Amino acid sequence: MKDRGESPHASDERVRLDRRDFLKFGSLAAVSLVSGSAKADAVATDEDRATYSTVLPYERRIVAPGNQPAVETPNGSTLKLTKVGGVKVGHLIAEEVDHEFAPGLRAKCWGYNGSTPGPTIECIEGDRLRIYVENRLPAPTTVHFHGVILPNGMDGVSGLNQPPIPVGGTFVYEFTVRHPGTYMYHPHYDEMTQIALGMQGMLIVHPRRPRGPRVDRDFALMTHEFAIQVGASRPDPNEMTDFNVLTFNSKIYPATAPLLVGLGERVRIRFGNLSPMDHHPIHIHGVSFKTTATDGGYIPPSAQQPDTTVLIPTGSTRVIEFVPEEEGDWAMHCHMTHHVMTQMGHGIPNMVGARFARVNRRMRRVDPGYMTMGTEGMGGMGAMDMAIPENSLPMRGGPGPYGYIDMGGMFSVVKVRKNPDTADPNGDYEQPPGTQAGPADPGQALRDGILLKA
Ligand SMILES: [Cu+2]
Repeated sequence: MKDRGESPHASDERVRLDRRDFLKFGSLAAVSLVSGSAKADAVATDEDRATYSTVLPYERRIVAPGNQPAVETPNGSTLKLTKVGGVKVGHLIAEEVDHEFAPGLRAKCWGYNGSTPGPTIECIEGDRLRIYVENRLPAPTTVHFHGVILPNGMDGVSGLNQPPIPVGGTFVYEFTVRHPGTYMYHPHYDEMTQIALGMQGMLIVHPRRPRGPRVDRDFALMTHEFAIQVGASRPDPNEMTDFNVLTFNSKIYPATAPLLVGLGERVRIRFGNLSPMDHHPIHIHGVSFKTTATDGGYIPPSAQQPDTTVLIPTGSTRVIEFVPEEEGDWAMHCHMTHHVMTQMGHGIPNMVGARFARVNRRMRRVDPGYMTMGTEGMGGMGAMDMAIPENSLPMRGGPGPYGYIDMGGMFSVVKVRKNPDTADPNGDYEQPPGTQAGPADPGQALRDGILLKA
């Protein structure tokens, strides 16, 4: 992030927190008790874009009957399947992954083929799959293909359906995908640890005969949650309630790749959730969508209700479809407000409304830059130019075209453009004149019968 002390006056205004203080408070919101200098110009620069821009225009390939486009996994990939004698063969490697959630925060996670989530497995109804699962983890594992109806011995529940894949071993799973749908895969051995460390992925089966209108774009997004204490190098699998790194495809905003779509195109997003403990109500601005399928199958059109938020319960998938009718940069985020905060600690005093004028005056005798924070809430905290412990993103969001976006975590942007194939996926939407909220004109307010105090 560009506000890491590059500003010329930053060093004398900042108070360096030592790591011990953070650990003592157990909370990055302890920052609210020390001084900082607000950055007034937290607007996206080319340098920011160079830091975060990993997005290329989505490649549109037709992969299934009825002109069905390939599924895009933002920030992720698709598993390579090779046809051998009529069988589609793939290789999943369960292994430790040095994962970057966003620039500034890395952890040793567990995943598949070098990533969390693992690559999306994409196939067609009726395909026979043979998936080799090689275990390079320091612990046994299995793979369960969540939602897929297959022979019982391929279901991957350790102890019930198969012995675990030993460390260094390789098992092979082979089955025919009889039902089209949006499924997931994950270990079914020491689930609590292995899923918490990031082992998860999607399995998508395109129908032979598509139902409903053809879609132009098709995205796969796994929602997930990790508990990463500040300064820790690994997610904590023992955490049960206070998850502090909430992700789309294991990335946090601003590293989440935006979804670039066309005005008037039909867009499908397939959400999955293997979070250890939480459901995620995902809200998309600027569109009305319908949930067309779950991991149990299609929802008949008569039962598809319009929504702007879809709840993705843990252990399930939800597929939504919409046709955007307004251009722009539309927020897409979990509506649980703590799920768009990154590494927000919760064991802190409530400062809202507290009067600290006297404390501030006294503190400034010893530290001229001192101010107490949090008395007006947390807005703007992420834009503060404060020293933070290495490898942490406390309450950080990202720079936007009109200032700092104070949401991080499970947040991304749906970019609706007239010409999506030539548009810069990292570019900001230019608001046409007269279509953006701005300061009120007192004269007009008066003519409208609005009496303003300010
Ligand atoms: Cu959530």
